[in-house]
Amino acid sequence: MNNHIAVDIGASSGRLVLGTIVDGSLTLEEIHRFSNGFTERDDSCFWDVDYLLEQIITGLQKAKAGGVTKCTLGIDTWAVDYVLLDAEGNRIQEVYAYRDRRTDGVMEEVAKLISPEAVYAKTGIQQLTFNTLYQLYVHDREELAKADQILLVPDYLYYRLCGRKINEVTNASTTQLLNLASRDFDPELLALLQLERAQFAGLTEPGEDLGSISDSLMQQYDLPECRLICVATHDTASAVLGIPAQSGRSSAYISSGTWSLLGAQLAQPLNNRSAREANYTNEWGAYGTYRFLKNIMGLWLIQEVRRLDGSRYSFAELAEQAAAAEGFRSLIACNDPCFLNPDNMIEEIRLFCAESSQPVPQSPGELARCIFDSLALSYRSYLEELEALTGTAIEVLQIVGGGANNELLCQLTADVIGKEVLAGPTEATALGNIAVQLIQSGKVADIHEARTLIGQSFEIKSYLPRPMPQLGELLVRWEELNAAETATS
Ligand code: ADP
Ligand code: LRH
Repeated sequence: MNNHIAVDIGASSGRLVLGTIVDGSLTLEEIHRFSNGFTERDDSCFWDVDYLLEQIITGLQKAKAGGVTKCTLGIDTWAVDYVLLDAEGNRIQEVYAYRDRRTDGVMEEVAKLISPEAVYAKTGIQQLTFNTLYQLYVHDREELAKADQILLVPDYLYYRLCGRKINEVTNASTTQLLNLASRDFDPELLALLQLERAQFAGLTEPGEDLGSISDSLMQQYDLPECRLICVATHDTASAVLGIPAQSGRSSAYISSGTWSLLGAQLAQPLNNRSAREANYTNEWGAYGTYRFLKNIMGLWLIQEVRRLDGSRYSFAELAEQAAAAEGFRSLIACNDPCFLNPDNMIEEIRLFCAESSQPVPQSPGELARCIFDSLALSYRSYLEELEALTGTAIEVLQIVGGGANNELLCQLTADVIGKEVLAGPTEATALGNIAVQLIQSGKVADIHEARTLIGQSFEIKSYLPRPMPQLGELLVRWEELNAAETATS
C-alpha cells in the first residue's frame, strides 16, 4: 500500500496531502485545503474542533473519489491547546485558543508558587504565556476536576477518528508539564494544577499504529480504509522532520508560518542558565531529538494586517507591494507582547512606530515592508544567540513552511544574516508527517533516509546574501529599538 495522507492543520490553514513514492521519488498531492482560525466570543478565543473534524472527513471523501481506497493517515496541528473529555469520552468545554487573553499575567502568578528556574530545570520549555501549564492554571478548577482525560488537539482528532486516547510526546512536551529526566508528566507541576496523572493518557511516541478508522465513520461517510499512524503531532515537530538533509554544512532552521520557529535539532536538551535567560525551548522531537528553538512572532503579523485590510490582497501581492516600498524605514520589535493578540494589528504597528519616533507606515505595502524588515532583523539576532548558546557557527539557514514562498523575506533574511538561505519545501510539515508514516511502513529506513528523499524530491531555492553597506548602522538602530522596548516592557 503506497498511499500516506498527512492531515496538517496550522493556525491559519489546514490541508490533507497525499504522499506516494513513485520511481524512487516522493510526490505530494494536495487533496483538500481549508482555512482555519480562532473566533472571539465574549472576550474569549476558541477553535472550532468539530469543523476541523468535518474537514478531515471531507478530505478523506475527496481522497476516495480520487481513487484512494486504502491509506495510512497521520495528524499534526499547532501545539499547547487542549480538550477536556468526560468519563463517557465527550468533550466538556469549548477549546480555548492560545491567544486568549485569560493567561495575561499568569506566568508571574505561578512564579510565586514555583520559580521559573525550577520549571525550566524540570521541563526545558520556554516561558510563553500560553503554555498549557498556564492555561490549565486559570481553567475553571471544577471543570478540570471533572475531566477524565486531557488531550491536546491532534490527540483529540485521533480519538474521534479511531477511539484511541493518547498523549503524543512531541506535542505533550509543549504543555511545559513533562519532566526531561523522568520523561513523564512532572508530579509537582500536576499537583500545582490539582491534576492527577491518570487524567492524561500514556505518552505515545511517533511511529505507533493506533488502529483503523472506526467502522461507523467509514460506513457513514464512505471513507477509504485507513490505518491511523501516530506521527509527530506537533506541527513544528513534523516541520523539523521534513527539513531536507544537509551534508557537511552546519545549519539552523526556521519553520515559517503563523510563527517563525528558529532553532536547531539537538540530540540532548540544552537547559542551562544561558538558554533559560535567552528563553530558548527544548521541545521533544521524534526519534529521541530535541527542538532547541525560539518562537518569533512570525507571519501572524502580516496575516492580521491582511485580515484587517479586508483581505484585498493575497500574501504574494502584499510581498510585491512590500518589495516596492522603501526598505528599513520603520521597524518593530516583533516579539513585543503587544503584538501577540492586539485589538487591531495595523494600529498597534503604527502606534509602535510613532512612539519610537519612526515614520508611521500607512499603505499595506509599507506595513508589510515594516514587518518583513523587522522579521529579517530579528532572525539575525536570534540566530546569533543560537550560535552562542550551542557553540556552533551556522553556515546555512533552512526556511520551510508557507513563509518559504515569500521571496522578499527570504532574500532580506539572507542579506541581513549574511549567510545562504535555502528555502523550501513549503510543505515540510506535511512531509515530516508522511516521513513517520513511511518509516512506520518500512518503506524508508530512518529519518536520515527520509530527509535525503525529501531533499531529492523537492525543489529548494537558494538565496545568497547581497552586500548591505548600511547593515552596521541598521544593526545599531535595531539594538537601540529593542533595548528601549525591553526597558519599557
Ligand atoms: P500555518 O501552518 O501556521 O497556518 P503556513 O506554513 O501555512 O502557516 O504559512 C502560511 C503563511 O505563508 C501565510 O501567512 C503567508 O504569510 C505565507 N505565504 C504563503 N504563500 C505565500 C506566497 N505565495 N507569498 C508570500 N507569502 C506566502
Ligand atoms: C506553530 C506552533 C508553535 C507553537 C504555537 C502554539 O504552529 O505549533 O510551535 O509554539 O504554534
